[in-house]
Amino acid sequence: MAMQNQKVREWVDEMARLTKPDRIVWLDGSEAENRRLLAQACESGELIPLNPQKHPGSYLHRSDPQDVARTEHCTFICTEKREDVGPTNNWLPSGEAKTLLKGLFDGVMRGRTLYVIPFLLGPRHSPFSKVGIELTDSLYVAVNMRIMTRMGEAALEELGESGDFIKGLHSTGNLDPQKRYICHFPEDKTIYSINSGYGGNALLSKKCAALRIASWLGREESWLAEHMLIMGIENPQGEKIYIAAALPSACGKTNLAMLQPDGKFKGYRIFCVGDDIAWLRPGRDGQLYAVNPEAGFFGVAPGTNFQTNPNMMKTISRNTLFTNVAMASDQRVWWEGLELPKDGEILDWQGRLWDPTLGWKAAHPNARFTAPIRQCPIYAPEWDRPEGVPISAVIFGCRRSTIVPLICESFHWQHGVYLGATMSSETTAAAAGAVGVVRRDPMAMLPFCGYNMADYFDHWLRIGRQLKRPPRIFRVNWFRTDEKGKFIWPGFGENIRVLKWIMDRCHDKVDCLETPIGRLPLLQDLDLEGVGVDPAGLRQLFEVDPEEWLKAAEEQTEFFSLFGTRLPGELLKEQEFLVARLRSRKGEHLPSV
Ligand code: OXD
Ligand code: MN
Repeated sequence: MAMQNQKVREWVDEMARLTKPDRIVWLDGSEAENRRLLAQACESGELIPLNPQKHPGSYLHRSDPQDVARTEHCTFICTEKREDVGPTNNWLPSGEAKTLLKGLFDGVMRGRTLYVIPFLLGPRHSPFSKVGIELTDSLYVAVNMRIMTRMGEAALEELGESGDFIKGLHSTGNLDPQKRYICHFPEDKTIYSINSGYGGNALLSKKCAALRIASWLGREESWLAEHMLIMGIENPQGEKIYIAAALPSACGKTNLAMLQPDGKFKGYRIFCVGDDIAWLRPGRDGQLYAVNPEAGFFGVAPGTNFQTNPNMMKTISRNTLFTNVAMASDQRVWWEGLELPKDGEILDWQGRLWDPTLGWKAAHPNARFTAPIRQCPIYAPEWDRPEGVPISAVIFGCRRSTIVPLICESFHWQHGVYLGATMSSETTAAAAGAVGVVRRDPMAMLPFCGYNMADYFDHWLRIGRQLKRPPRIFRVNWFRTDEKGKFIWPGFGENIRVLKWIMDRCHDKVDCLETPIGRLPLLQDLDLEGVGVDPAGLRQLFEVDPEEWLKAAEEQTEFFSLFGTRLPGELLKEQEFLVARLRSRKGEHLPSV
């Protein structure tokens, strides 16, 4: 590939002097090159070819067993001043971090190939878009990046002669978990990642560039980088709106983004623009516009099947890279949630012979697939629109077994920002550590915001002031459980009922019930016929217990106090209003259905 850009050349040379690879290969993203890289990865054992009839163009990768999820404790934001990253991020002073990383990267690519991967985040010729270059010694990363981004020539053409690009240096090193570092230098738009090959740690375009570095750039340039899906929804009357929804990792963003309405909701159509990351900016007309910076899905495999997500099953039917799933003896992939093959053997995610009596899962709970968005049967061509799509509703979703009702609408933008900022959710297998622990996860961005979250809340408020027609903001919780620990709401395709209400609210077609925590649906407006939730379940799904919420408000105060005086006063005001509204309704159980 002809590499004209002097700035890129100089940086690649500098990083090569540091890492000392045997070879440097510039990737152009072409089909022929991809075939070559895949063949090489099969030869080296990094990829295992799957059954060409069942999974054309698809491969399995088994990672190191110690390297299976994002490692938040090894993830750092490195700046001059600690207060710029705030109390929720790990911080290293940039000078110290650079010295440490130079030592770790010195000679790390000896005997290896350094791949130069130019990538474009966002559509071509779009004011939203950013160019990045990732340097990596991992073939697995290279072939994943081609799916996840607009990679190669397109990125370099967009860059032209400019030196304005996000720089990412990655090496799998020796995978030593004690020396694993994922370091971000937002002041230099640079990322260094070493000793992990896992998606979120190693595909630097994703969490590192499109969220942590981008969120910092967004604050400087007046836009938002969010952990959000983007979807279109069209009702049987042909009216269409776009929704952006934030949910923590492994809480169903991918399933929601390509929901398949069934039965009486067949007349509704969903269009998938993105499943994980949204970049949002105010348009000249005062509406909020969104693009998906990515070009593929890096989704959680276990639990994905034709009932939970038929569109994803079709998306991953070809040209897909699977990581840490199990494999049947006919080279077919398998994971928990799919039907067990009737005969033959199963190898678990580490390649060990497995059967269901062994007491462990065959696929790793955070096993993934990487597949191109264009293969999604309900892919929205608007994905490539330079101006993005106008957003009518923003959803903040959490995973809470108690207290948070199925759906609630904020009173206004400021209250919506408060709802997002006070989100808490139970942890999942997407990050290393305990699963099921409730933690604060504002806007589902706790692991991904590249700067002080107090400033981030303030930035959300500022963006709201720029909008003449701000989206409505909602909070959802699909995960409330009954006394036996069973999910009350069936979720998946049935979530269309909640989306319909959101859409009706956006079109001012239905009223609502004002409660101290926000606006709840009037039950007659929420089409619940045939949903299979009994009256007791419904009561729980929409219950607002002022006592419980007063306790929750106290915990929120504790969280807010972490930020000291940097926290925007508007959020403290919202907190005071909430407490006052709750006190006035103490002793009542709201609403009664
Ligand atoms: C992801 C995550 O991979 O959120 O999208 O962990
Ligand atoms: Mn994610």
